[in-house]
Amino acid sequence: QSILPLPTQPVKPGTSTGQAFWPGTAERDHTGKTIDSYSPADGQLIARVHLSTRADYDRVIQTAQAAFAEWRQVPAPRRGDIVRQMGDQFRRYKRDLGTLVSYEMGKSLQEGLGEVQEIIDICDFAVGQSRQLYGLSMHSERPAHRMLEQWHPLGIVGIISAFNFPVAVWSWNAMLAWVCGDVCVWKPSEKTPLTALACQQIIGDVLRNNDVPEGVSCLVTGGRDAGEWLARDPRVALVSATGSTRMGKAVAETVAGRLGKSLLELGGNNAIIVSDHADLDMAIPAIVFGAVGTAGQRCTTTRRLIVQESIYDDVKNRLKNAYAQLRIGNPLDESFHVGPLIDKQAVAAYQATVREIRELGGRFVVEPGVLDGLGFESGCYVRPCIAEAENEWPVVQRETFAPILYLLSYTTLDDAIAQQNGVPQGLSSSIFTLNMREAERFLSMAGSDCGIANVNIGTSGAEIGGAFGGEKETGGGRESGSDAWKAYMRRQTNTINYGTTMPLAQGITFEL
Ligand code: UN1
Repeated sequence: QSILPLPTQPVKPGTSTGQAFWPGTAERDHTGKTIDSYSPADGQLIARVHLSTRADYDRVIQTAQAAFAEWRQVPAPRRGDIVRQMGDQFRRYKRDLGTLVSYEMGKSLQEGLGEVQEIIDICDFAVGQSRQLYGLSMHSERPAHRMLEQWHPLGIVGIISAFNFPVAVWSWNAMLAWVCGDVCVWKPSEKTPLTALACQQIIGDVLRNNDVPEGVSCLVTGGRDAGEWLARDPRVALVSATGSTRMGKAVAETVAGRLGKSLLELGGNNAIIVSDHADLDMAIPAIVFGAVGTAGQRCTTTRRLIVQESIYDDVKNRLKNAYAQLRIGNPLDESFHVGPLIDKQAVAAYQATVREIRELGGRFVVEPGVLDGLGFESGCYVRPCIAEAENEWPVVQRETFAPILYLLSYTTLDDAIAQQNGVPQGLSSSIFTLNMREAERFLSMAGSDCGIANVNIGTSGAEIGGAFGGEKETGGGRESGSDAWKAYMRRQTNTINYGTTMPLAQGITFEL
């Protein structure tokens, strides 16, 4: 059974997606506007999806509110069992959904499949978590008193996700939120609406078979407006947003303005330090995958390489050779390493950055370029490139979502760490070294300032078991593993007096 072939007609709100609620408002409520999804792989229009109107949005939130009143009372391990069944569905549809991710978003099929694997992994993790929503107990200072804390569901979780991981990032949030007893309203990127619909379709049977109330899993389609509705809405307890720092700041300000909770996973400017103690046979493939995987459009993409000066030329030559072997082409064809950028706008941003590098005097070790001709008709394919640059250049300080790698050099490890930390973002970082002192210094409180710091592996490809996110302009949020679940619950401290007197804390006496 396959979720493909893809719909060729506009997908209407109200189209059955099981109990996964997508508003079925009357036709007259619709502006008739659609989101057109083009594949960057071949430039084809692959789907038209209706835009949610404000009225649709309000219906979604009301349905979600009603669902929450029921869902929060379902025992957490039972909610976990429902998430387990979802994991089984994603196992069943891994190939189909991975293919659709690859076709709609443009990442290689291997990476599309890897993204679905992340969904399966977080489902498994969430099942275990559903029996481990632990609170602490404390000893009271008062006699015959007991103190404890409990974690309760928060309410509606708004999930704003980006095009580059169109399904996995949703699942990190949704699967944990569901075992925590929350309900989810997902606003996927307007560049990848079809994969979001597919996910709703895939979990629809599970929701229906388990009589899960309609509204536990909701979808709102749209662009910036829909994101703003979520950010402004006091009915939405938590807004979890993944995307650019610009978007994240706007969401954070709006949500903070109503004292709501936000969880932000924003831009990265990730570096690998290559020490003269590195095993270069390990470092080179890690660097290349980190820089060109997902065509440089991961938030964890390796953007800067900080190389010890004595091995600088050697690393540069090895990279040149490695890049010469890269095959660029249709992401669904597994003989290619690198697929297209998401759209022509992204290509324009790549070109503008290349121009800026040249104006600053950056030298290209591997030349950039936009590909045309047979197989590249979509106009979205670019050459991964490497430029010799300086860390303080504005172009190096910002995140360009494209396969552009900056080559920097260092003399001492302190200098390397200062460069690694010397950007506004703080997501992922790594060092290649076989020297234990260097590795430990990099991981110490005086080392990397990022949320993720690795030794002898690249900056991308984090496992779901760890907390995922970063510091500074990356936004500070943590998703997926470790104790990230706590962001989806509210903590309540309880003190119970089982005695016969009424002593006050802090030794205060108050007698009538
Ligand atoms: C993202 O790019 O938003 O660590 C997420 C990684 C993936 C997730 C990236 N597991 O590269």
